[in-house]
Amino acid sequence: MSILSFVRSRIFVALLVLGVALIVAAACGDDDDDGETPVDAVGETPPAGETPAVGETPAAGETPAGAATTVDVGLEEFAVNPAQDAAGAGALTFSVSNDGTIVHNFRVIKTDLAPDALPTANAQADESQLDVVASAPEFNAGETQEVSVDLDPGSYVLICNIAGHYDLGMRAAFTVE
Ligand SMILES: [Cu+2]
Repeated sequence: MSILSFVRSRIFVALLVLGVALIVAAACGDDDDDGETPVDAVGETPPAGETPAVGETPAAGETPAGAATTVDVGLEEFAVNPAQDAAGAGALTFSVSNDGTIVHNFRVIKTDLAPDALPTANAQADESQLDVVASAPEFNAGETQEVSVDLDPGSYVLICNIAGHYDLGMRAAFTVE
């Protein structure tokens, strides 16, 4: 019994000394070289492990339920310039700005045809043969029209369908994933 308590007391002293030694070492370590900092920084790189969380964001294709996506589209002579060429399915608002100098309009057409391969009639894309899912009437240069629509996955073409404008290049592909 007494031996055991003796041993215990020795172990206690040993641990006490070791503890003080560690504290001193730690204190010196902090004061010393900043050279260690980089090492620590690298060691902390683990946050990189958190990056995957950001990586999960790829659900970019999928619009969070209830969260409408806005896609900016610029119209000019003669082009349709969407800020992005794809979006997730669901509620979507095209914020269409007439960046040109003349009147334009806007059509969202669901089609598997290439942007430059739509059927035409009278110098316009023939809407009677197309699935126009959303549109904005003619609006002046400098103005912006908001066009909201619920889109299913698929291929779309965004155009201005004022006579001649489609043929002159006012068309762009848009994909809904
Ligand atoms: Cu136009």
